Amino acid sequence: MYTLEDLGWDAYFQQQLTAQPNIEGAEPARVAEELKGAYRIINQRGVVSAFLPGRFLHAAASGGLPSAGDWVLARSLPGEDRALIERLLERRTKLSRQQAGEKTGEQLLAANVDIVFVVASLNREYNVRRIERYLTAVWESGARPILVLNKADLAENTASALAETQVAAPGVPVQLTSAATGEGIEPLQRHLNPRETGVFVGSSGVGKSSIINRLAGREQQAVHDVRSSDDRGRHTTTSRQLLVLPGRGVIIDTPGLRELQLWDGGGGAGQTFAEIAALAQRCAFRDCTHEREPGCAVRAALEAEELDEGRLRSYRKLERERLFIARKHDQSLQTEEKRKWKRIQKNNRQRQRVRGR
Ligand SMILES: Nc1nc2c(ncn2[C@@H]2O[C@H](COP(=O)(O)OP(=O)(O)OP(=O)(O)O)[C@@H](O)[C@H]2O)c(=O)[nH]1
Ligand SMILES: [Zn+2]
Repeated sequence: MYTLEDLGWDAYFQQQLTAQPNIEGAEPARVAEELKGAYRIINQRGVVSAFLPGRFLHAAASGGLPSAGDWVLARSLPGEDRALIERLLERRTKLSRQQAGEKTGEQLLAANVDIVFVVASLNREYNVRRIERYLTAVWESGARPILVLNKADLAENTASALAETQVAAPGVPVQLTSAATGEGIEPLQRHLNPRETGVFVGSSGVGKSSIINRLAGREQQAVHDVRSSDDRGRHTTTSRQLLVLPGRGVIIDTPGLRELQLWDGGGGAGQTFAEIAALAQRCAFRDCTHEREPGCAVRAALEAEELDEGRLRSYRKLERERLFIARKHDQSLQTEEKRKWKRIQKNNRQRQRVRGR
């Protein structure tokens, strides 16, 4: 049916097996879906229903419950159609619904995700700030992002959108696609390596399902038909929420992941802060943070009640996230730079050695 590698298994998980004593009869499986404590897991034979023994429940508070994308060790029960989940393997990455820096109220959306496809659509005004918020979540998770600008067939000027995006997200790969014509789908697939797991996030209607359907080589209509006649009890070999593309990676597509877009709701994201930006130009310091610098026009407006405090708070929050992203980028740029110089020095040494012979 599948190999463990098809499901995303690699040395990181294998090494956890060898590090711990064997559990009689327990085999690796990947969690596809969780619904109110009932699990569907995928092993080499296909999809199996599974459940947790009670001893897992005390782990609930610490986020220690398996969720989509997790690797577990599970044991088939004799004479039963279900498996018992015995152990949760350590996660490589965690994609959570959580704001940068906050540690409370973390909600795990998917585990062991390697790459997050952040999808925006080119047929309408797309919001660079929103893309930045997605990127914050991706950097936090340990996965790497790629920006997907979909509906290229409807765009009039793809070049300017591409340029704008590259400025907003330096160093992040950008791929133009059209799920309608198939343009850019092949190159997109190449970003997902075999054994890797990808997820798609982005606002409703940007074309996430359509792109996934293209990658899976299935027709849009067929998928909708499957959806309406879905039957959880039926025996299946595939899961819609954890899509195995043998030899080409895994795609996790849960409703919860799509709700990442709820971030846009609170906190004023997606709004523009034109009036604050205009005020900030009159601050005495060009890099004013509007916290306690003298001659701050933003705080003056606040005191004069010409500016809403809530607006300023949202603005600051976004600014902090922006800084956070920038710092992360700086770090990866710095390590890249260091690596480059190490390579150059090594080459030089080798060349000198060759000459010295
Ligand atoms: N012209 C054009 N239409 C597209 C493209 N991709 C998707 N669409 C259409 O856009 C609409 C929304 O696409 P979906 O794939 O359902 O979008 P989604 O992001 O999965 O939306 P949610 O399920 O709500 O999160 C559908 O009518 C698609 O046919 C594209 O590249 N070009
Ligand atoms: Zn100021």
